[in-house]
Order: sequence, then C-alpha cells, then structure tokens
Amino acid sequence: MITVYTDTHLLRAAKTELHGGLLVPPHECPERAAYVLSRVREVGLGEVIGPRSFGLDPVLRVHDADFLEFLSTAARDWAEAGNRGEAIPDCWPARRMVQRRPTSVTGKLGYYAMAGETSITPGTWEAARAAADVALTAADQLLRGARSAFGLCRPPGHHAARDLYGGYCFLNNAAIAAQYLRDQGAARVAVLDVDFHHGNGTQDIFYDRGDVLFVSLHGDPAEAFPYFSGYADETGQGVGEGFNLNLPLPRATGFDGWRAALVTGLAAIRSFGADALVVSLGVDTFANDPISFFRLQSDDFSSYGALIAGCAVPTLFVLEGGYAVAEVGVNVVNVLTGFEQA
Ligand code: OKP
Ligand code: ZN
Repeated sequence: MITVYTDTHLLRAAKTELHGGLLVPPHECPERAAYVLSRVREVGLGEVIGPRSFGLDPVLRVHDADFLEFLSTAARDWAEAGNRGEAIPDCWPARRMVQRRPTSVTGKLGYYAMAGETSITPGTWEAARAAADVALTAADQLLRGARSAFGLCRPPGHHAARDLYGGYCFLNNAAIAAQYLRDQGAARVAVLDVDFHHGNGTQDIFYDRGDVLFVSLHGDPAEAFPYFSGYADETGQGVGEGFNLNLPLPRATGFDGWRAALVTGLAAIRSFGADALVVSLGVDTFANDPISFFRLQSDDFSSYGALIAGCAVPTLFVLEGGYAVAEVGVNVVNVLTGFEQA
C-alpha cells in the first residue's frame, strides 16, 4: 500500500490547546505523524510518496469560499488586532442569537468554530491545505487502480464541516477525497469513520446526499465530544434519508462490542454498493488514549483492518485522531497491515 506524506504538516505546531481550563501543549502534535511514518517504514508497508498540488477547486467542492478566506487570514488578522496569544474564540452564536458573520476577527472565530479548544496559528492554513493534497493524492492512487492507499494527513479533518473548524480540524480531508472520487467517476462512495469521536463534519457535508453513505462508530455524544452530533436518530435528510448511520457506543466499550458495531456498519456499506470506501482512520479508540474512553488493544487494530478488507472495494485510509502518541504508529499501521494481509 502506498503512503502519501509531506513534512508540510510541521507548519501546524500550535503551542496551546484549551483543555481542563488550561492552555496546554496540544494532543494533536507533529510527533504523531513522525511515529506513523516511522512505523510505515519499519514494517515496509510500501512506497512513501509526496502529494501533488490540486489547488483549491476540490476543496471548494466541500467547503464554502468565505470559510477558506477566513482560515487563510485568521492568524494574521488576529496578530494584527494586537492579540498576543494564539487565536481562539470566546463568543459563539448560541441559541436565539443572530447567525451573521461579524467583521472582526474575534467575532469570525466564534462564527466559524464548532469548538473552542483549537488554536489557529501562522502555518495552520498551509498545513491544512497540504493535508487535503495528501488525501487527494492518495485518492488518485485508487483511480489508477490501486486496491488501497494511505493518506498520512495532519492536521485531521473529520470535525470540519463546510463552514466550521474545531476539534483539531480545519479542512475535511476525508470528505474532500470522497467528493473527488465522486467527481472522478465513482457513482457511490462510502465513508467509514472509526475514530473515537463522531465525524460531525463529514456527516454534515453529506447529510442530504444519497450518493455518499456515512457510517460512524464513536463514543456516545451524551458523554463525548463533539456532544451535539452523533446520535443514532440522525439518519440523513431529503434524498439523503437512510444514508447516514451513527453507531454510538458506551464508555468502556471493548473490542467485542466495537467489532459488533463495525460488522453492522460494514453490512450497510455492502448493501449500499459502494464503488469506493474512504476510512476516517483515528486510533483514539485505543485503551490508553488520554482523551477517549474505549478499550481497544493494539492487536485489535489488525483484526478490524482485516474485517474492513472484507468489503472488497477500493479503500482509501485517511489519518484522523489518536493521542497515545508513542503507540499511534503501531496502531495505525496494524489496521493497514491487517487490511493488506486479509
Ligand atoms: C479530534 B479527533 C480534550 C477534548 C478536546 C476535542 C477532541 C478532538 C478530537 N479537552 N476536544 O476526532 O480525534
Ligand atoms: Zn478522535
């Protein structure tokens, strides 16, 4: 399996995450990608290639132009407004307030943020664009006939909606790749999100679509981020009704319970008849993950990689979360080798 990777992710190096009432070093850190890349090389997964530049056209198929303009200017506008720390919102358009974009950068941060933990810094936009190019370049491997490909994306993307960032995400790499596969001729694309957190951004982007099935296994939103998305009764709307499957799971779910939900999700993907599968691959389901509450062990990742291979459809893996940093490489690559060896 080919891996697509670029050092450009290093430009996403925030100093702060709002966590537990403190500004702490971010869980979503550059070392995560280093661990994954070194494990890819250690097991000899396959060639590692750089991304090509796709420009903004495939990004604009999924995200709004005003949102991209905001992301590309927020860090500079924030500094020019005299703020000394990293850019974070402190006011949101909550219930019964006006959903209108303010002119000030602080107002825009609240308007476009779905969560407040994620700082915007100089370099964030460049890194996010590169991550989208990584996902698109890996998607191109499928179009050239590969059975699978791995986009080693950083920053992650699945919390980003068409006009929302947050939860460590800016551009929705998996959604951009899924839409690109549709635009290049795949009639039906499924997105399987196995990250611990619900992929609210991906759900939102494809919610009223019958051509892209979204399936997500995640911590019950009553107890887990993103809290306001991911319930089982969110099933899609309009022609998209029935093409969104949420499988929320309780605290302390181990591999038996998680695998049962995966089997349900894979059955939905099979009966949908997908021409391509995009896997939002987060390994924060790991027992030792510092911000999550499932109990998967490293060997479980190999087992479920093999189950995903049972779909027998060209499969693009896009990196999402996983914050037990030293184990992220082993866990991610276990999924990929489990898939390949099935
Ligand atoms: C991104 B991905 C810790 C909770 C922070 C954001 C979690 C983002 C996870 N205070 N909330 O889905 O792995
Ligand atoms: Zn996650």
